[in-house]
Amino acid sequence: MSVNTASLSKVSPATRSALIIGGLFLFWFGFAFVWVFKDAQRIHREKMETRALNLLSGAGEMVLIPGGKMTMGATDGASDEQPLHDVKVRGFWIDKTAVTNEQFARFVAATGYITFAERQPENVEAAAPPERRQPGAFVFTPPDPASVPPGIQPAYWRYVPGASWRHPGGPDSNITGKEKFPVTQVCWDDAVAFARWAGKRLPSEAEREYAARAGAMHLPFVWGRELTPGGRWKANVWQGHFPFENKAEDGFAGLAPVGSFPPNDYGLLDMAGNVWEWCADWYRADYYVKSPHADPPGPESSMDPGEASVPKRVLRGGSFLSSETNGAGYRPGARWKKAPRFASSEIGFRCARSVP
Ligand SMILES: [Ca+2]
Repeated sequence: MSVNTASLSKVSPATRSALIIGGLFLFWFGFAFVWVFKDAQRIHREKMETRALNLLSGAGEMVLIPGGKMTMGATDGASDEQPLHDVKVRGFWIDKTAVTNEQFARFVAATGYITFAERQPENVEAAAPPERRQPGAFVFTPPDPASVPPGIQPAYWRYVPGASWRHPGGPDSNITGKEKFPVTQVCWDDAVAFARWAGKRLPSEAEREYAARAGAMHLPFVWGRELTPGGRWKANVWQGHFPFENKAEDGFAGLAPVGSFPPNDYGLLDMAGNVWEWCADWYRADYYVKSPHADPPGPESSMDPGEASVPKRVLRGGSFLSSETNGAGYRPGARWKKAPRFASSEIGFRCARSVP
């Protein structure tokens, strides 16, 4: 012992410094190695869980979205998209695509679930036309330009008795051969019922926007800076004078099968266009003024100043009917809202799941 102390005391100051630096380096290297190893283990475990979940549910492949921060909202749209505010989002899983007809059919076969469009409507107003007393839903019906006087906003939604997810365009339509198309004519309550069956939930509005932006926080579109880079459309939206002229320059006059356009940087498909997607949140036009900065869960109640008597839920993503002239709903900050029992031929959903 005394020999070692003596020999240490003979070490020059330069060697001692080198030994200390080397020791510190080894310590930090070891610490970083353990940290990276543990994180790699966690990622592997989560991947395995995701795979198991996808195999089990048969209700849609999911993608793990890493937690992070974003500036939520937009300044190029309606006033309810403001103010811009920073939001922290915990990691979560989200479906790679909107729920398809095939997946929804699996749910209905397993549970016998009957959607609200297939049920006798409740609380119909006394003044409502007779067809509103029959089961049905809203179908996009392009107006004849010749029948609309100049300066008049044309009606293009029609309540069609017999319209449902099995007959999205009305009783004479069907979904044969459209297994990979997004399910439509499903209201918010139908979407929640599906999500519960699949062991999932609807995404929050913040999660939906965060997943759509995929790290590109300040770009106007989920695919980048330009609407049509290189002259190509990157989502199924509307081209032409809405609602009269449908040029279908993106290849689809109506709905498209899910995944017809390139994914975003998280590998998610159709985060813009095709169908509006239900979110879990109630809609409030002024929610961003005082919403929490970490995992905002949505307000406790709804307020749409344009229709104050009707509580509404949030929709995101835009649809095949969205165009620059009707709010460009495909922008990542764009918000829409509908009553929870409302169903139409441009509305679908995808599910999310919390990371345990
Ligand atoms: Ca289109």
